Amino acid sequence: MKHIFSVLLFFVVFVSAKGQDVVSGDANNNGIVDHFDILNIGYAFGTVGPALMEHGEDGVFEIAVFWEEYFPDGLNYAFADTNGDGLVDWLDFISVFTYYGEEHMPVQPVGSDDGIPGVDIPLYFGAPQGGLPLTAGSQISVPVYLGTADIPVSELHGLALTLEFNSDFCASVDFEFDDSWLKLNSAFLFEAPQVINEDGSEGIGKMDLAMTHFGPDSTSSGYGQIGTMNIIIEDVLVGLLPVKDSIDVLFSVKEVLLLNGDPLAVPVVKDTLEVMVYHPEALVANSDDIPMETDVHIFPNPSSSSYRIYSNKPIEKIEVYGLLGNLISVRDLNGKETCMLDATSMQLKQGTYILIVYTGEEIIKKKVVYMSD
Ligand SMILES: [Ca+2]
Ligand SMILES: [Ca+2]
Repeated sequence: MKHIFSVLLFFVVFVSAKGQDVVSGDANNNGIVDHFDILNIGYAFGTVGPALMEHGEDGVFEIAVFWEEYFPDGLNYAFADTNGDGLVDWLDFISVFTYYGEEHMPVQPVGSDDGIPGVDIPLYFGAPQGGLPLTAGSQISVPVYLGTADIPVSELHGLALTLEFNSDFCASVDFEFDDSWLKLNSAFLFEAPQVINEDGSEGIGKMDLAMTHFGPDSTSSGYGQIGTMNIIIEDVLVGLLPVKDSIDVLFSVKEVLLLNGDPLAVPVVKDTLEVMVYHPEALVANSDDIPMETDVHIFPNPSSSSYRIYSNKPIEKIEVYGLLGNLISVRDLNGKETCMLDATSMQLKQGTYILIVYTGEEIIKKKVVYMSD
């Protein structure tokens, strides 16, 4: 009886497999070839299965027999063999490069859910380092972090993310992964060609990035810096920015997929960085008003638990005020460049607060929003 059952099961699997197409590069079968596909190939890396059948169409293969293994979402491993040769390996990564951005059916969005600040793993920027204040031709580097000591990352298998920024003001943006806790010696890195002004929308630049470990047993755990974003501001700001003016340029983590060792998507809290870019003449005209040598970044903001403060200069103290000017808390930092402010211990109520950050030379004012649970 058991024998008959397994024959029957084989027959059902075989029959239902017929006619399913694998489109080269679309390893998660969501309709588009992009950086998220890297993660499925990385997880299934080294797996062998029945080769796929050549199709009449270029870059399309038909599954003759399903493979033994399935991803947790029910997708068969045959989809990770995006060149159809019966092995998941480097050639399948190359298929992603070759067919990058191609769509072949309505695209199903993939990615981690938006996390809850203070609960889920944060992906966030540190304070920009380098040529501040920013103007034509300035260069800065911005550290990018994943996880904190309180909310570390456990068994990361792969990470894919999209950074979005105002490309009108950026001559170049690139990203380098860091070889710290990510253990890059056993991982594959991927940076897609930058897509500028996608869909004709003015001035939106996108950078797709991915890293993955190989095979289901390799992961990394930890927290802290995972890389650096290097930004060069346009040489010529004429026509982009009125003379003597300035503008906030935003860098946002738009989409993220963080896979753990299962491999399941883990919620992530995403960050946006604002940097002020000045017209060169604005710096001359208002030099008294714009010391701006110091850059302070706060994450998460809004928050329902605590705020991490980053500065590129040593901080003496931070004062927290209510909107009516009432002093709520003072924190002495004695020259540290980062600290955590806990909303609960300051007994904040839902609302907006002002942080005054004192360095040796400057006083910087920042707004934070507290959202009680
Ligand atoms: Ca895909
Ligand atoms: Ca293959």
